[in-house]
Amino acid sequence: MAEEIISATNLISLLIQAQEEALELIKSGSKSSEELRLLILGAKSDIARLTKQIRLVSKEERQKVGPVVTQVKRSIEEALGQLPTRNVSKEWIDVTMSGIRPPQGHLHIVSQAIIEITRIFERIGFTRVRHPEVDWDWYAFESLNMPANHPARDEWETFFIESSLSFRPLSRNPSSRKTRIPGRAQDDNQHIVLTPHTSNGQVREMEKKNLPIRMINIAKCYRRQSDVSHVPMFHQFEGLYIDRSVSIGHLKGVLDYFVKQFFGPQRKSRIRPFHFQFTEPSFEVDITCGVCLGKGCKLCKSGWLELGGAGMVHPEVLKNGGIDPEKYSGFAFGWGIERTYMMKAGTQLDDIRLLYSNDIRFLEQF
Ligand code: FA5
Repeated sequence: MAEEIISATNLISLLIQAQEEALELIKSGSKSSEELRLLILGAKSDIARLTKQIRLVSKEERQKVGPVVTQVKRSIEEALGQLPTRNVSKEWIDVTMSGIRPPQGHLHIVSQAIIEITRIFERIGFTRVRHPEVDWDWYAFESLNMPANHPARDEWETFFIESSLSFRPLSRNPSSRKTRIPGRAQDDNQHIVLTPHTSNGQVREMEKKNLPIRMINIAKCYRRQSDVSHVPMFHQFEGLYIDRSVSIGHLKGVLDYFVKQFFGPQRKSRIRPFHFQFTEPSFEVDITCGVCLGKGCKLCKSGWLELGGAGMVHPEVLKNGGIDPEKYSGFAFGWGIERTYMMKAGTQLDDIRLLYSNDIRFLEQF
């Protein structure tokens, strides 16, 4: 809508009127000079509003208004300058009065969950480690029994990055990498991915040659997915335990321990046969539903909710990490932090994307 043109005479008389009211207010001595300056000349004052209206006066008349604005502001400044300055030495301050608490933020729920999960595993001797979140295809796939073109890779809906860096892993198995990804650069050296899971840390940890291994690798993961239960960037925590004579019994013991610590003593876990290329046997881990505690309800249907994957580390993966599978064995598990957090009783999160919507009204509840 076009703005109405106003006359210079009208605007000048409004400015003079505002000036008179301001001088009256200054004279009344009811406020400090800082408060008066803000009230009379601040961005929301009448004078500021009227000054902005100069653009509504026709070009020919505009030059009449400018000097009036300058004069009005100068007279107000002078009046303010004549006010007595505060004598702080005579003011009485109660130093025992409680102050005004500034608004305080807190860690994001995911960061809180990362800290809690780290502490739980530290108590049974696991160490939090970090491995790259942008990594060679070798660590994310090939060393985990998923050579290029292997159909199992599809499940990881991966982001690839082109690079001209040269690939030199410590423990590369020379017999691997016989196949190529069609349509992509034919040079293996260029295959770098945004890690779709924290399992890339398995062979990297083995390469440290520091046995036994008790790692908990927590990192960001990336997949081309977005819906109520998927986000393109999420976090996983990956446990890896390698020692002599590690068995499924140890794995189940650690899972039960974690479930009771994180979700509470009433929750139980179970393992179900599954398939991953890098563990044999492989399992999916379920926990009893936090709403019905295993009886079966609208949310879980069967009484169980799926938590993530686990299994005994595949001998080929141990070999790729330079570990002799005849002497050592181990288990690994990898779960999403966001989904694990959503399974806590009382969280009542029905859309994972809410966690990353940056809505302060949602975040301050946790
Ligand atoms: C894996 O990523 C395996 N690396 C897990 C594993 C590790 C198995 C070690 C065996 C041994 P999966 O694709 O199922 O598995 O992902 C594991 C968990 O990550 C899922 O259960 C879910 O909690 C979480 N997750 C996966 N994709 C997403 C996503 N897009 N958004 C949020 N969470 C996700």
